[in-house]
Amino acid sequence: MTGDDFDGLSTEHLRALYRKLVLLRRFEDRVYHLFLQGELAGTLHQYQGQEAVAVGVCDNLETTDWITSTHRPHGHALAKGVSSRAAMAELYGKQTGCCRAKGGSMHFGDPEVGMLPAIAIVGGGNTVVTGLGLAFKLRRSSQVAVCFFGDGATNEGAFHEGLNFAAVQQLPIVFVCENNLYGASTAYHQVSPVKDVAERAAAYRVPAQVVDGMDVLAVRRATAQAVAAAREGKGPTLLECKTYRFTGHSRSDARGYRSKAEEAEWLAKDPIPGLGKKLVAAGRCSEADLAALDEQVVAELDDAVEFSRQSPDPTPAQAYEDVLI
Ligand SMILES: Cc1ncc(C[n+]2csc(CCOP(=O)(O)OP(=O)(O)O)c2C)c(N)n1
Ligand SMILES: [Mg+2]
Repeated sequence: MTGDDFDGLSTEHLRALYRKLVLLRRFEDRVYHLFLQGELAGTLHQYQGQEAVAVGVCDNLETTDWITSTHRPHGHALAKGVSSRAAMAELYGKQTGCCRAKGGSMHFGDPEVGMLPAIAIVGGGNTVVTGLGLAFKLRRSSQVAVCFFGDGATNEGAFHEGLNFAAVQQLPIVFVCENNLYGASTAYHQVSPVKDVAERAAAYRVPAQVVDGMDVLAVRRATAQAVAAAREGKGPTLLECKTYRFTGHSRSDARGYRSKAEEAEWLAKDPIPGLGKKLVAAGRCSEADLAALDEQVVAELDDAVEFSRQSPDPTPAQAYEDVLI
């Protein structure tokens, strides 16, 4: 394997990508156990398996670029720069959370890092993102807006309206579809006449690409092109990242609609060992280096949990802060 397989990225950069993937995975695993222990309440939609998409996309973005997200936003938030402390504290419902406890799991976000609080209405971000894109265009800024959405959103009217408006106005937007084969228990292929979501972009003359969403370098590469086009005023792109969620749709999902064979096939494409093995084979990292990065992440999450436990609850008066009344 030559250095070219890594798109000219430095070893430091590659390790940072690996560490980020592990952070997203371990954050979700930790949160799952905290919910089971009854330390956190409510429900949650987890991101294990899809990490390469958020990490590969956001690696191309500046803090001043913006993303929209969905009911499954933890990975997007961490990848865009929400700290593990602020993310964890939001789940604990504490003052120090990224939304000061007003968002919870499904509304993660932080304007300071360029993440609009997530919208849990399926397809909700697909039109809202055009407002961001239009603002950037009118201000003649070089900012880019990225809309993350699932395959389930592609049969909502908002998906089509958003693409159409972005195309007509040539807005600086990257639409990132995370096609994980299911919208809750509904298989994508049962409700869509086209094999690839990417095919639909042709109706709006939006360039589109099918991307291996289990390969962080492939996602990063495809997004780099799309972001460059957006910054140069060439309008929107749609990226369809083929991926898989390793968990159920939400906490109460026993996954009876998926076969064990299908799950095994996708688990074998796990993006974390996928990148780790390539780095070791190319001599960019040793197994011990990867283990050390993993340990760093565990320590970061221990700290995030302790920080959240110690943080103050919101006061009743704070219910009136940061809201329009
Ligand atoms: C408009 C709307 N309809 C239904 C729901 C209930 N719902 C929440 S998530 C979900 C499935 C979404 O699937 P997809 O867009 O593929 O995202 P994924 O869960 O796979 O990440 C549904 C139907 C909703 N939140 N909003
Ligand atoms: Mg889906």
